[in-house]
Amino acid sequence: MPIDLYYMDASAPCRSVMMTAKMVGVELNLKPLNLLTGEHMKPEFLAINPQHNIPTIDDDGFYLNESKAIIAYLVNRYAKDDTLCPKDPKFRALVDQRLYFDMGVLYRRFGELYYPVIMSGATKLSEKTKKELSEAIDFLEGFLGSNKYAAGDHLTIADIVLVSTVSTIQVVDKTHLENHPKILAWLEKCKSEIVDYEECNQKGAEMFGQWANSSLSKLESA
Ligand SMILES: N[C@@H](CCC(=O)N[C@@H](CS)C(=O)NCC(=O)O)C(=O)O
Repeated sequence: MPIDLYYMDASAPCRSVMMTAKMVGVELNLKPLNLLTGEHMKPEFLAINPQHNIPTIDDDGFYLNESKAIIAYLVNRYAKDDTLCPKDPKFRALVDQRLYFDMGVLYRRFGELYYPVIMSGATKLSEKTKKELSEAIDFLEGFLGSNKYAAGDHLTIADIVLVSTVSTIQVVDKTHLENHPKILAWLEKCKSEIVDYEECNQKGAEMFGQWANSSLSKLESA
């Protein structure tokens, strides 16, 4: 039975769930939810997820939100082996560290820099936050220093999650990734390994990029 996914293509956390489902071979019943028109605040969605955010899944009555929790669930329940989410304690710890890094540092700083302008009408990007995002990107370049992939020698859910964020950063302003050769090479490698990458991630990242850049271009000409 397919799993319902409440989502928007433009949302990086939603895209990380779509990539993972594709890698695991789980069929999703895609249920678009338009945040801009407030569909996430309707009683029928609040009944499923009182926290009213996406991605949210409904797996035959098992409701779950938080992209990293959903991704781990999909792999733990449906993957044929532990490749994407290794059981080896040290490898798994590094995977977890990268997931928390994405949530608490990289994606968070990206949002802190751009969301005030894109969503709340701020008229300037914060220089302090820009430096913080830059530092986070440097951390990722460092993680890739001794590994081919984000957490070890093969692709895991850590790569999938970080790819959704980094590809979003790239479409908003590719200069953030300049002078980060390891990130750029890793991104290309992941794009070629993730099944249906274009459809599951790049298409939505570009939608986000167009939306973001329509606000950012007004800043430049202001
Ligand atoms: N930590 C969450 C973040 C999810 C998130 O920020 N979702 C946004 C869209 S990208 C959302 O649903 N915002 C509407 C709301 O929170 O009411 C995750 O990774 O799933």
